[in-house]
Amino acid sequence: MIYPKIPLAQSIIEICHAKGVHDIIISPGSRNAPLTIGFTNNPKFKCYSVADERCAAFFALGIAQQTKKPVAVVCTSGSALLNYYPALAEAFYSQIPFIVISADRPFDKIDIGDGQTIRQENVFVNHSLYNANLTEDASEANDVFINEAINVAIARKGPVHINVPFEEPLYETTNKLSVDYNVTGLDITHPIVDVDDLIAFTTLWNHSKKVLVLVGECAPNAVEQRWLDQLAAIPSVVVMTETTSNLHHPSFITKIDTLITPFSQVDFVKLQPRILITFGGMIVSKRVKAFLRKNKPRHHWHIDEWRAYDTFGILTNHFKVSPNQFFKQFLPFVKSLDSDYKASFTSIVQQRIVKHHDYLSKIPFSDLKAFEIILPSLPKNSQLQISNSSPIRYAQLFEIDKSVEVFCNRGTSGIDGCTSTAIGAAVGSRKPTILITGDVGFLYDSNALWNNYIPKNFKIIVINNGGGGIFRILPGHKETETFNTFFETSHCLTAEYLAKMYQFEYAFASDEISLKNSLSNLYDHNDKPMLLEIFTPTRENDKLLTNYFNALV
Ligand SMILES: Cc1ncc(C[n+]2csc(CCOP(=O)(O)OP(=O)(O)O)c2C)c(N)n1
Repeated sequence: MIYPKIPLAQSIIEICHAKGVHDIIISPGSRNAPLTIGFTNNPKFKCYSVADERCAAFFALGIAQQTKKPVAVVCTSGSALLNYYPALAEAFYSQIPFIVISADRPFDKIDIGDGQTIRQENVFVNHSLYNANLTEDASEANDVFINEAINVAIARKGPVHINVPFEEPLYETTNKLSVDYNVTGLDITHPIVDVDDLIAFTTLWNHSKKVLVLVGECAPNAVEQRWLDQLAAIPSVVVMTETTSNLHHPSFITKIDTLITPFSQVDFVKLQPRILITFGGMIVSKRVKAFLRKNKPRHHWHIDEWRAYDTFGILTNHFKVSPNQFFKQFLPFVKSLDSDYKASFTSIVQQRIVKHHDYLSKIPFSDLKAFEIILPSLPKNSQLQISNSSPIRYAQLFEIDKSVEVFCNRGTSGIDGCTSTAIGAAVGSRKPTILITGDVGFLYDSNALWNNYIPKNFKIIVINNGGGGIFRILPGHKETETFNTFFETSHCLTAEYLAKMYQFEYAFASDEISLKNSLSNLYDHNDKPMLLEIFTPTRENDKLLTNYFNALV
């Protein structure tokens, strides 16, 4: 076996292995040579080479999103490291284990005029859960920091940064391990709700005729179906799920915006819950946030082992347990109250379904129409990755087969790594993966395609509406040159030559018939990654969406 000669590099590599870090994404450089040599010569690791650090980090994030295991990214010194920041922030807000290992110059070489040198220590301090600023020699203290960083990434599900100073020579190797490294155990406990709280809060629940459960982004199968079935059977409980929640029950309200956009204040008061229970990550629907901020519940309980955001300005309790643990303890004590809370929305949901189909049957080809055609066409048991921002919002207006798992980078809602994340997720899950992205998001992250690990059955659907269509939808849109240039960033680019350059099969569609034909071709074609570009009418899309909401009444 070949090891790097530098003992500190040996310690890092051995501790990573001992802690189950398996996937290592390496970007090129010299300062990180000891780590690159060590990781790539050790068959226990799966190493990927991705040149652009921003893409490398999102690719790693996609793998970790799927495997739920920490993935390490390794880069050289200087600005390379800063390109990890967008993905690191996404990992922070989406609670994904993520380990940054950056090579650095020794401390006395910083800010003296050496090349490719910046202040790397603690550079992510606002968004990392732990920062290990190592010193140059292998030592017990350094081992403690390395162990702690990896333990934190695993236990608290988030990003950590290990900064490693190396002095030249960097490329020397040895065939013997020369370090005595230490591995400290990881103690993961699963907290429970304490009995006093359980009694107090079930009493509250059992006196509340209106309980709204709102679920944001969740990993598939994160919550046991038996708890969902029990929740669904309680007349005083309405469950609203977002597309990224990956939770399913026929009685859950899945199309939140479709239901509530036409509501009057009288309807909102009827819907206003006494208790709001939330779990999962970020909520996409702006409308449900506005509704709950204006019509505040009396109590808001958030369930998450680590974090609770006061999204609605009324957070009253943070249950620091998993949703499964919460329901396991609570549901046996929750009484079925006499309440029409749930029933009063059932008929409205049915009406909305009729109006939804009626409106969609009449409209011309557009973003909305394209989503109506694409989403039901997705192959069963596939994985759908969606970009920000209007693609995920459109997707929330439609049913998606429950065998399709849905993901979107909603931690920071960035458009900077959706394609890279999707490729990483395809590699990490090994499932047939389809990315639906906007054109600006796609062009932004086009370096994602500069990646040698893209599975042959990976598919990208680019909805090309000639710019950032979301800005036409958001309030404030006026058809001016300023709007076109600075908000929409309108363009006439297409994905065709990028697809060719990166050896993707390419097809396009610009109406219903060509879209339906191209979709079946897209799914049948599995010997080469494929990109389908859909051209929609820039200036019609927003009107058709506005009219959709008007037509629901
Ligand atoms: C890194 C980053 N920069 C800017 C934004 C702001 N932003 C949100 S959506 C968007 C435009 C997205 O356009 P596109 O991908 O074409 O999707 P569309 O809205 O047209 O569906 C921009 C610039 C962001 N979310 N992330």
